[in-house]
Amino acid sequence: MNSYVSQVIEEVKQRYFWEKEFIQAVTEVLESLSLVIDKEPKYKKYRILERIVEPERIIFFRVPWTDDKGEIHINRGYRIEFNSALGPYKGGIRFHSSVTLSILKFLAFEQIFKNSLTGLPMGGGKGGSDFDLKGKSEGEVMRFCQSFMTELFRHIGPDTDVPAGDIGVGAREIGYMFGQYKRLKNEFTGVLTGKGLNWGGSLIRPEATGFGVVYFAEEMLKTRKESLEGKRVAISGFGNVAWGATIKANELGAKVVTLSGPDGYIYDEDGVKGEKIDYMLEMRASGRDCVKDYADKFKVKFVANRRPWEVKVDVALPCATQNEIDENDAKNLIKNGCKYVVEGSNMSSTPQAIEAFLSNNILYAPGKASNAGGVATSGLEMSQNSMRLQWPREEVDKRLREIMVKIHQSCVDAAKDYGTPGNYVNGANIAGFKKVADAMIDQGLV
Ligand code: NDP
Ligand code: 2IT
Repeated sequence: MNSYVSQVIEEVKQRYFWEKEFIQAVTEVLESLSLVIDKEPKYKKYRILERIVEPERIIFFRVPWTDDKGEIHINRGYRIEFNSALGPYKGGIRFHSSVTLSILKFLAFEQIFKNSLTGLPMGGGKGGSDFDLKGKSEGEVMRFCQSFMTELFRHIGPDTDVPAGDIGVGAREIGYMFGQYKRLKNEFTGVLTGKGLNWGGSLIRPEATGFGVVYFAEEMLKTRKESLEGKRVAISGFGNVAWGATIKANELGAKVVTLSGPDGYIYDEDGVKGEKIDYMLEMRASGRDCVKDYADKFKVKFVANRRPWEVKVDVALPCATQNEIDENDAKNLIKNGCKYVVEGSNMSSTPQAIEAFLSNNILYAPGKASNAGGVATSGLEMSQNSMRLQWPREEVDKRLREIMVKIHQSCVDAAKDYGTPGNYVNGANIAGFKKVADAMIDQGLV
């Protein structure tokens, strides 16, 4: 490894030793960049690595709210404004009990390179709270979202920072946050994406991340002269991304045989299709967090407390959360003949799992490339909001597909140019990095 790269990784490890997810994300990106740093001394001269691993700004605040009984609760709220070299900070908001500063820093850091890959003018950011939605009433969720925005509103804006959804934040939460922003600012602007379709949202945004994952998978399969037609696919999660990926995988002729939740996974030999896909939305909306409901309703197999990576499939699409494929899962997938792993969730695979994929000739796409369709369509929502018009479904879908094809090509080209053909980790990191780093140099020492 290049010595400048290893020095910066070491500094991050020492300075933020308790931020394990952030260290994992930084290490993965910087290791790929060794190849670039060796060739291009300007990045060391301008100390780009030391600068790119520090957020431009972190906002940390308390979020007080009252439950339906009038009891007071306090959660922690965050917004990481990581990098604005390419445009306003852009990235989702996550509400989940597991949220920490380390998790949001890793997500915001990945977002910088993902947004760069889309080719749209967006910087990188992420936010969230350790609020647990499970069992909360409508009123409690609304009061929480309003309180969260009562602090956040002063830090964001359509030309400054444009949040969107992520785990636990869908159309309902975006609606409550948008309403509060509008009330406080007295402005109706495109300050959030993922808005409702009749008040500024973009068609296809709800489906976009999952659609994009499958479009990316299709391009990867083409490089080996294969297609998704007739392929068996394992999907994890049953949320927004899993849902979109299931729809598109079906449209392209694949059979989705698993879904999963915190309670285990379902195995459906007939495939998750038709009304079963609509049922995913019901399961998510029920707030029960329980994928076993699917097995009970459609009389299929349920495997408690396990992940779906032990099933025989051709393609794996992890769509739940970070580090959901470990080395053991990776070995199981390989043993069962899986040839493609395309991440829907961010940082789905541990470093050991990635190593296993790469050394066994599995085509593996990191989330920052393959799940970029969500934020890309957020970018398209921003454009539509600026023009004050709404494109038809076909137009947005066509643009999304073109963007995914282009991202795939950028990854393939960068991997090849830097001597590691077929390595999408290096391809995505290098292609994403160079645009951001060059913009940082152009904009001076800021
Ligand atoms: P949802 O909230 O709709 O669904 C998340 C799913 O993952 C649920 O099934 C959820 O179950 C499960 N999950 C979440 N956290 C954990 C955990 N710690 N352990 C086990 N299961 C967990 O979120 P999304 O579908 O939007 O997000 C899924 C992934 O995709 C995330 O990694 C997100 O960052 C990524 N992503 C999302 C984009 C978007 O536009 N929404 C864009 C790009 C990436 P539970 O009920 O326990 O939460
Ligand atoms: O991880 C992600 O890319 C998202 N959660 C979507 C971010 C966005 O701004 O649409």
